[in-house]
Amino acid sequence: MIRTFSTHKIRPQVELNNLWQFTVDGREPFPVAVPSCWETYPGFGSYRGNALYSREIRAGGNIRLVFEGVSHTADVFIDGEKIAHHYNAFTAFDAVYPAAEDKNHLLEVRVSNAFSEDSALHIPNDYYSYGGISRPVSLEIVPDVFIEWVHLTPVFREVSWDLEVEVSLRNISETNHIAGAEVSLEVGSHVFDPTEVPAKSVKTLRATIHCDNAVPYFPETPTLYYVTATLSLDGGPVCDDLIDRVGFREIKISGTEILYNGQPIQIRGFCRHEDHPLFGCALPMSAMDQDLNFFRDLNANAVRTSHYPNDPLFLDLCDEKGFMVWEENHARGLSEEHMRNPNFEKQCEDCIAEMIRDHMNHPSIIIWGILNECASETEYGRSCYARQLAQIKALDPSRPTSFASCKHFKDICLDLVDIVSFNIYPLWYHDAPVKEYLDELYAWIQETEGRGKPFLITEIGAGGIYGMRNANMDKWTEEYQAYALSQQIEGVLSKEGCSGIFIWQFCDVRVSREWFARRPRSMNNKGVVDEYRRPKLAYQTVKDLYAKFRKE
Ligand code: ADA
Repeated sequence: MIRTFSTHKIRPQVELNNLWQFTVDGREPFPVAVPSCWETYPGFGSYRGNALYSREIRAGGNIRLVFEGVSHTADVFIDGEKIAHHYNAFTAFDAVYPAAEDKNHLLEVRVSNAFSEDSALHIPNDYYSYGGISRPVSLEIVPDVFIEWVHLTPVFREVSWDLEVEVSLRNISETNHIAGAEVSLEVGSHVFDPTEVPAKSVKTLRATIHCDNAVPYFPETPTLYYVTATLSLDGGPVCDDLIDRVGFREIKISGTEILYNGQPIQIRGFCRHEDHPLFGCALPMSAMDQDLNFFRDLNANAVRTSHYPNDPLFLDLCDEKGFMVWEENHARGLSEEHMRNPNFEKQCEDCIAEMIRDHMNHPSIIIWGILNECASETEYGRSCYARQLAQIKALDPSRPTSFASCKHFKDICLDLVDIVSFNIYPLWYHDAPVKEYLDELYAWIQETEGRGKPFLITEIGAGGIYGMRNANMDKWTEEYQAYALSQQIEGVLSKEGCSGIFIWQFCDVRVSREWFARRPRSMNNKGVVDEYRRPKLAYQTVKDLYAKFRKE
């Protein structure tokens, strides 16, 4: 399942989510489900390296394969011809094979989850870089010019809503110059003037459409509208379409407040990895939905996609269930040395471009984040933060930006963002009392360029090993974790000027083997549920406190 709704009625599209052949090093192939992670195949639980997925496809014309996510590097071949390369498990890419003969074709995907200098973002880390075709694959047949994406930005203009629309047309033909591509939008019955789209080019159309009767989108009343774009070429019949969704909401900053349709919000959230012992990072919709049902039961209203763009299917669920989302590009804890990897900036900027290209329309996403706990205390790091934040603003000026910093008392990038956010661990990594530590950090921020901005705690928590219980309040017991979180949540949500909290973290997750020494069970054990979603003592603590602080 790619999305919770069909994105095409006219464009032929089939999901290739079934059995493919899998092999490593020329060994006997065997059939595996796609999407999946190879760590879930017997004998491959810790395999790090290269593998080959293959299958036949029957198609002709302009074949377009869309991969929602391959972890972490993919090379795509049809009949032995390489047609695409992509790095990063967490963003989508396509592979186009124009003018194909209508017959059976051999589709092969070489996948690697190896660590090397070629991979600046997937490195040994406090989460696991899985291997496999980990998100869905679809096969489409497209005209020479097709609708690549439609971006929908709601703007409230005093008494009613406008919808700022951008439509991207892409010509994949080497020779076919289209003189008159005509796009119609179902919303507002808007018809764009015919436009030319030269061979091998892209063309972006823009329009502002008045939507006088639009019902606003709120988390409590998540009203969604479908928008259909159709395309005809040179006076011919409609030959392509694209359907997406929009929620009429606006996120603005006013002093220290984050305004949601003009109303200040309080974030009561969790940081959540895409991780599960039965699926790796390839969670099916039912597992995604189970997590969000736990979020609802915990009186949470937000999720931080730590530390990478999430599956669009999960974002659809957040849209429909009314959860607010902080989505961030892929990076965790990269030092200046890591950031100086020659592949780092392009891999980050590609990730941002693909994240915003594909996730722009999700009303659940209210904040774009970047570079979790990277080198924002150094001049070189600052130059990277500045470029990436500028890139986000250029692609989407409608959402506030931030980054989760751990450079307490030394961060030099707080002027670059709309919202100042810090990860802190009083009562875990150090024993400073929560209130005092928070007051000291907030007072320091007011002496920097981060003064007067909205302030979020984007990580706070403690480890608790499921089933470890004693009356000594030893760290790693469930009792101590519940105590620490009670102090942390009280301290953060009572703090004047603080707009909210993302607890680290929702569930226990697997970490790279290289992290074993600091992570009992080779897991990050700071979840309020364990990896099987079994609640720890802290679960009820968080549930009660989030209910107490919930502002009606
Ligand atoms: C950091 C980091 C998280 C996780 C956390 C922890 O804040 O951003 O990914 O590693 O620490 O568990 O210590």
